[in-house]
Amino acid sequence: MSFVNEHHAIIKTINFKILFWMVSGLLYLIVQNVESAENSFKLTQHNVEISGFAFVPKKLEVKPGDTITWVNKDIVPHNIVESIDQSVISPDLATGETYTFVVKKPMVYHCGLHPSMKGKLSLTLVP
Ligand SMILES: [Cu+2]
Repeated sequence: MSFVNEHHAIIKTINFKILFWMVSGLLYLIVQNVESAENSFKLTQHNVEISGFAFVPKKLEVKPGDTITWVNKDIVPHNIVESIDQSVISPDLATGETYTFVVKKPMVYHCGLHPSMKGKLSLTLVP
């Protein structure tokens, strides 16, 4: 092999390596972007404890489609009533009982049996 041909072959190899790393880097960036887009659409399961005649946490930031599960840890029954239109969300929950609900809109709620017990679900819009 002449010097010129050998030199040409080396340059070809280097070019191929550079191209390989560029394509790999590009693929890596595409995969990262797809993963972060998927993460921002992941729905969350939130738990609210009913304890000491209070909803804990009292306020939650949620996304449409997120799930809320209330669990009654008190020794008396409680329930969930929407505060604006007074619609009943859950039946009376005895000690240890849970109620699961899919959030569609922002909601202020209270316990129908103890109206001073208040809670709030604020909605965050998904980018
Ligand atoms: Cu109550």
